[in-house]
Amino acid sequence: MFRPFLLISVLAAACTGAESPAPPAKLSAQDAWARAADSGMVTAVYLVLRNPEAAGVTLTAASSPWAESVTLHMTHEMNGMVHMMPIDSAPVAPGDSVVFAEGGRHLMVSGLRRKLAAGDSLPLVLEFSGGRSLELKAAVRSPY
Ligand SMILES: [Cu+2]
Repeated sequence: MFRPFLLISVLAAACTGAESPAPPAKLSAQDAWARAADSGMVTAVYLVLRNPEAAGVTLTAASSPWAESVTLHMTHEMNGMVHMMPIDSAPVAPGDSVVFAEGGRHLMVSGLRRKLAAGDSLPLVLEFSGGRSLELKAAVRSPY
């Protein structure tokens, strides 16, 4: 009766150990995903910016070789209507993280040069204050 349970516990412990090395000490973008969309269309990218560094950084711009433009946006709800507004930047305080998620901050990707299907990886470059940049790939997911 106990043996299967024990085996699973040991495996789970082993997996956890393998997946959690020391947390990254540098600025990173995690859990990035993009909504599937057709070529020529607009889509949104969501992610979490984590800044474990001692100084704050500010996301100032983004781009993708697969799209004409990528801008920073914020979704607001006003009088029951949902609006999107461009934002200039997204500061990330030292030791803090900033979430880009549905209903809030997002990267607005316009003029897709190709179709984004579930399973694709959308390449992105994030630009930060001080001339830093971060390359990443957002996993394309179908919302349905
Ligand atoms: Cu938007």
